[in-house]
Amino acid sequence: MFIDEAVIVVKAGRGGSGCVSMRREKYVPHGGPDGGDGGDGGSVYLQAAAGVDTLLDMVGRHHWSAEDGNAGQGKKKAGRDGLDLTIRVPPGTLVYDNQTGLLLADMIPAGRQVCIAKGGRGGYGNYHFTTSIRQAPDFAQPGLPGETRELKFQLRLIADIGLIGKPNAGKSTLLSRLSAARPKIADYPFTTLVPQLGIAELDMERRLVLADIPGLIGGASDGAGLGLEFLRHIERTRILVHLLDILPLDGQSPSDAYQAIRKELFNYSPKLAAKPEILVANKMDLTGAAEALADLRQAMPGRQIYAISAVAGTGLRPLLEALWTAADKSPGGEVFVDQPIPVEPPPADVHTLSRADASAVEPDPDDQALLDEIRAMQADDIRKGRFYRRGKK
Ligand SMILES: Nc1nc2c(ncn2[C@@H]2O[C@H](COP(=O)(O)OP(=O)(O)OP(=O)(O)O)[C@@H](O)[C@H]2O)c(=O)[nH]1
Ligand SMILES: [Mg+2]
Repeated sequence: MFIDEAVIVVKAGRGGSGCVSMRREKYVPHGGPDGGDGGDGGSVYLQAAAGVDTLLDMVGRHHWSAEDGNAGQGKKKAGRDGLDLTIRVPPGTLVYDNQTGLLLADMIPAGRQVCIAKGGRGGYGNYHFTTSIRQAPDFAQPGLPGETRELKFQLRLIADIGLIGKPNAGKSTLLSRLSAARPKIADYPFTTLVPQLGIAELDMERRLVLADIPGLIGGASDGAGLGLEFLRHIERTRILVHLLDILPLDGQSPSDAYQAIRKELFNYSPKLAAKPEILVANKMDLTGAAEALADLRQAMPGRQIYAISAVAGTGLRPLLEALWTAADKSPGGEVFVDQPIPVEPPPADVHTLSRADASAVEPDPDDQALLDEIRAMQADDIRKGRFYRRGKK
């Protein structure tokens, strides 16, 4: 199933708590504090994976969490870091923060990996807090919570060429002729309900990715037919192929059909309408097609029109070469500029300590100095970029 929009919640792991422990060993008096640090929480990554072409996975599952870090232990044993979680998405997925609407990442090219929610840092164990006058600290630091985000994914397929035209023009037939794709083909309008990709191979070195989208009709910008939402899948293409049924059953002249669709394209996005466009007259095998083509050429003087029959396979080679030349000249598909992923400020309770003895919450004269000390440690961490990912690259 083709799914091109989804909302999920990602949650990075919480850091493990630091441990409060005193070394106790035979013949070692005054063993001192030896509580280890908590492990860092796992982070959530997104990866543009070449083999994935739908957001179907995201629809069945709303919450995606990375593992929490483990708590530290005695003998200065650090807790294990939580495992990261990697979510595979189709290349070309736009990732938005669903709450702010901010575009966080454009997942191209394939292979790109982005950290979308950082795991919380593990807390320091009590042995970090010894000073000359406080030799047995009875507290440690709790782990920090991981980041949580609500993400909205929106897929925009990546193709060189977008096939547009009225329903029944033969777009899917052309795609099946030029590539190994086997889209559904039938003699009724709106056979194609979701976009399809196919790869046309001109020779060993030259390939073009084609996108076949549902047919467009006049009034689509007001929701007629399947509307215009599928047009976003051809926003990144280099060129458009406008396919015209040379003898349409509804009797509308091909040049009127052309104008109606151009208007819809422009309504949707003037930028999309401004893409280079190649005009193709299809179904040239039908009787009367030659005359109709002559009429069309007259109605659109100065426009080059490629005449083909997708069913019979005639005229396809010159068309492919023209597509290649035009695609080669046209700049690559649009890449959206990512915003820097905002770093969540540490929560307000970051400085609170977990006391081993809950009754000992009486403010200690030392407390202020201690908090200052911890703040300095944390500021140092942040400065060195270790705030969330201590000990890891
Ligand atoms: N005679 C003839 N018929 C064709 C040709 N190309 C397509 N057809 C027929 O036209 C009908 C529609 O073809 P499709 O490829 O499904 O058309 P489409 O543009 O993908 O249509 P939608 O998916 O509904 O937008 C089918 O019955 C095809 O067999 C052609 O070159 N010649
Ligand atoms: Mg179709």
